[in-house]
Amino acid sequence: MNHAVRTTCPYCGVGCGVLASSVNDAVEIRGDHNHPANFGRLCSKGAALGETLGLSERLLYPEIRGQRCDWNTALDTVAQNFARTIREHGADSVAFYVSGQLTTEDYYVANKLMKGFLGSANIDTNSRLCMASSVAGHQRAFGADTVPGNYQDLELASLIVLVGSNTAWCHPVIYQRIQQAKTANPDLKIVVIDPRRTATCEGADLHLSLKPGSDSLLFNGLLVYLYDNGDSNPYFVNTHTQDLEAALNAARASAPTLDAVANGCGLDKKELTQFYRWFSRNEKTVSAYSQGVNQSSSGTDKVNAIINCHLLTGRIGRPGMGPFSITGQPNAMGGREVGGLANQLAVHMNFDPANVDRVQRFWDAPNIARGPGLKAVDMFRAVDEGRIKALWIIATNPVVSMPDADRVRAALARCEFVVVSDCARNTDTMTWAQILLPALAWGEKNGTVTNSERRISRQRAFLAAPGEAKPDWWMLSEVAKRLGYEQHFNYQSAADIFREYAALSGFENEGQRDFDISAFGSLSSERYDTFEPIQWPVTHARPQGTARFFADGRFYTDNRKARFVAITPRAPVNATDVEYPLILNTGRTRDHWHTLTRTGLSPRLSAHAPEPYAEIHPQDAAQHQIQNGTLVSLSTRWGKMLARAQITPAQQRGSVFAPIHWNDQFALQARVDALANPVTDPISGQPEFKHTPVKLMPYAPAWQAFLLTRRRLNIPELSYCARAIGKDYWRYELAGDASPKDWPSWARTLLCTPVENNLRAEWIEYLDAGIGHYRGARILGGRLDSCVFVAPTSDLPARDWLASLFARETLSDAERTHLLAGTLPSQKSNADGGIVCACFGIGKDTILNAIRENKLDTVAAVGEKLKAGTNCGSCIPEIKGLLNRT
Ligand SMILES: Nc1nc2c(c(=O)[nH]1)N[C@H]1C(S)=C(S)[C@@H](COP(=O)(O)OP(=O)(O)OC[C@H]3O[C@@H](n4cnc5c(=O)[nH]c(N)nc54)[C@H](O)[C@@H]3O)O[C@H]1N2
Ligand SMILES: Nc1nc2c(c(=O)[nH]1)N[C@H]1C(S)=C(S)[C@@H](COP(=O)(O)OP(=O)(O)OC[C@H]3O[C@@H](n4cnc5c(=O)[nH]c(N)nc54)[C@H](O)[C@@H]3O)O[C@H]1N2
Ligand code: SF4
Ligand SMILES: [Mo]
Repeated sequence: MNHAVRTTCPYCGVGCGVLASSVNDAVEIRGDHNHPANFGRLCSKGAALGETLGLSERLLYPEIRGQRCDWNTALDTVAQNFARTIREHGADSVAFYVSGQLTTEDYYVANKLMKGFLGSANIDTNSRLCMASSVAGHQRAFGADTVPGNYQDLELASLIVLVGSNTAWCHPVIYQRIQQAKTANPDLKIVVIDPRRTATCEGADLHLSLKPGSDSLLFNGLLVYLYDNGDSNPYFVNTHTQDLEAALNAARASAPTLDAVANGCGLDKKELTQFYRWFSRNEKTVSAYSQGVNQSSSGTDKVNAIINCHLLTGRIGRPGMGPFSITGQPNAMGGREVGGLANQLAVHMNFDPANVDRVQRFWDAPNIARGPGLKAVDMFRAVDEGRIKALWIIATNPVVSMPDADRVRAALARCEFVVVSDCARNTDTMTWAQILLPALAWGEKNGTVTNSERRISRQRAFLAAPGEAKPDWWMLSEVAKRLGYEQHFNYQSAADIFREYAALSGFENEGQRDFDISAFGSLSSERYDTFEPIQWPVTHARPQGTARFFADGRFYTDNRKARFVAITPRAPVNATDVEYPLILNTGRTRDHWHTLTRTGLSPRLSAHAPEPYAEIHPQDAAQHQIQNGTLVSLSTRWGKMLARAQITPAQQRGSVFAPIHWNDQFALQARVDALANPVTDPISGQPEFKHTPVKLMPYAPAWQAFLLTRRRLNIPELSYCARAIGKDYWRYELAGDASPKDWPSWARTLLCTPVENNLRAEWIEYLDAGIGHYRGARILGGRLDSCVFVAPTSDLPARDWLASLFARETLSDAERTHLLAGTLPSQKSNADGGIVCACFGIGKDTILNAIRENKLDTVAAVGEKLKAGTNCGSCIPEIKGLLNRT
């Protein structure tokens, strides 16, 4: 075994330290006990990283219009097309759309090239969809995009308020730290504010299922309550803040009484008061928030409504308290630091003339941008309207993840010149690119990333570069050199870039700007290699980094005082729509990451949610005649999709929740963002992903089927199809509007290649054409090769037992006999109700049965009996939920 390489998880913004070592051909992944973000823990996604490193789905060579080419040709073509477009149409006719999944070094080079040398600020990032409202809220309140606190504050707090955050699934290691703190301190109270009852609620003391979009009202009400209750901190307010009166007046106008708030938020007054009382009594309060706050047409206001309450009580900058924006992507923070948002210039500097002058001198930039560029939604609109003619998309998949995604697709189809750099060979976005550039992936590249608590950590390579894949910073620099900027982009390594970036952060800074890592301005390459995780700012005066901001009450506004912001709550845009009477809420599922390019490769991770689904409240389902497990169609003014109905009281009545992950590579008609309203917050430009009016309809195809096979098939042209990888098999869920004439030959066409047809495959089949039932299994050399089950409705056998047969080298007689029944007669049911514990592959029904039969009453007891929940712990909230239910 090689010695382990210390690196950082490429998924969420918790930024867990990972130890990766190669053992023979496999990679072993463990949590890094010395990393201060996770102290050795990893969630299900981190723990399964080893399953996502294969090369079969990778882009390994540059391509021009589908033809492999050499790097020189590809880079020349990119440079020539960008230069020509700028020459003919001006600098603002080109754009970069980048990502919080780049390293800081990649990001820095992209930003420098666009804003300093191409002469436009048209570089924006998927962080616009993610963190822009938090950034804008911080800037309004603090005068800079500063995250005041850190993870330890969550452990020191006596009240944690989780607003619009499904922490248990999206930031599982933070959640585990919170739960551990609660075990150590049973007085710690946890409040979850989310219209849905999520897994996060299983470990909470109070869940406020507020009306979607009503957060500003809730926090305005809290501000009034705290003020009237005498909870203000007059010294802090007077010395370190401004504009309280206006904020208080606005709050009072919208939230004159508790009844008004309870009504407006759709909450029970007793619960509301409970929350307010806890907030009032607990000085050590952390309010952590995520996309339920940011992804809203009033996201920036929501952020400031929360921060207002912390300013009033002076609960900021000290241990165990503060507003805390949890970041989404592994380097969402790094991108903000670099200045990768179109409305920032660089390194926490905006477009003030003094900043433009400073950055221009530092970069020796010939074409510095002097004002903001287009934000993501506007950028793609400009592409659609032909104003942007050359676009380079790096490490993001906008045809899947942007709102009104069909329009984004149409825009790319129309665009004269699209370049995509990615690690994956096939994405919905790449279909529309003229040039594909193969990027090094996690495990192959070097650089730094910053997590939610401002901690900069190294990503380190532990795998060789495959094919001709290159780091993103290298591609960008090579294009810059071809445009004539050899000296400005002559980087030999990520360390070179990091040093320059660190130096810029300290350039003419003198404490005026929060972001300062000038201590690293002359870091040696050896020290870059051994870089230890550290929280910025890191200066010569503070070489150990900085745990918290604002302990001294000095902010980054002109007069150094924090600002209260007067908030007048607004309903979501298109809050109601008679034709589309329900609300579409979107977000994440536990074991999948975004557009599935990585987690979709892992059998373990694909088991938890193998298909696109929609969560529907039982009464809404009844009203629409929708049964659990059937297919439903969701449509909005922007687009439509199909998904499997999951009927659950966890969903608020009137709302439907659908995860964001599925796309044309994994399913048909399942891109949720085709449905999403592209309206944005007027300040931050962040889209309102959590609120689109939607219409629900049962979808009754002529037939439905599932198919398990050892070989990956091309997704057939059908009404519905979703694929997921399993251990030794692929699973396909299918539906069609017209039945084939002959099911057995349909099955053969689908399941065998022409060559295989001649092999001596054995078929076991059952057909009742009259009622539209067909079941077939193909056996090769005694081993189950594939099976397919067709019925007129979704009433088909569960997949679990059949799937387990793919692990067998030969089928037993009993297994053969009962194959087409889909289960053994000795088994009560072959269904396991869906995987709960991904690490050990344990399903819901197994856990429920064990709880009932053995009278288990704790998570630990379940773990002892079944092992479920004893590895990464990501499923513990779900196990708690099952315990609560029995
Ligand atoms: N498993 C997994 N983890 C991830 C990711 C992933 O793809 N998969 N992605 C990462 C990224 S980039 C991000 S940005 C984060 C996102 O992390 P989160 O923000 O925690 O996740 P979401 O599921 O997008 O949304 C959070 C919650 O907001 C709620 N919500 C909707 N409307 C409202 C509202 O009006 N008010 C309030 N208070 N809540 C509302 C939703 O019901 C949802 O439960 O996750 C990161 N972690
Ligand atoms: N409806 C709805 N839509 C949403 C959201 C929502 O909550 N609801 N959330 C939004 C949010 S918060 C986010 S962050 C976005 C995420 O949306 P995307 O950014 O579109 O999703 P990813 O699948 O992470 O795309 C990353 C791509 O980069 C590639 N990649 C990975 N590493 C590298 C690398 O080092 N270099 C290069 N060149 N490529 C790389 C991957 O293969 C993948 O194709 O989705 C947004 N869209
Ligand atoms: S919580 Fe999970 S996904 Fe997030 S950084 Fe840690 S291991 Fe990775
Ligand atoms: Mo995100």
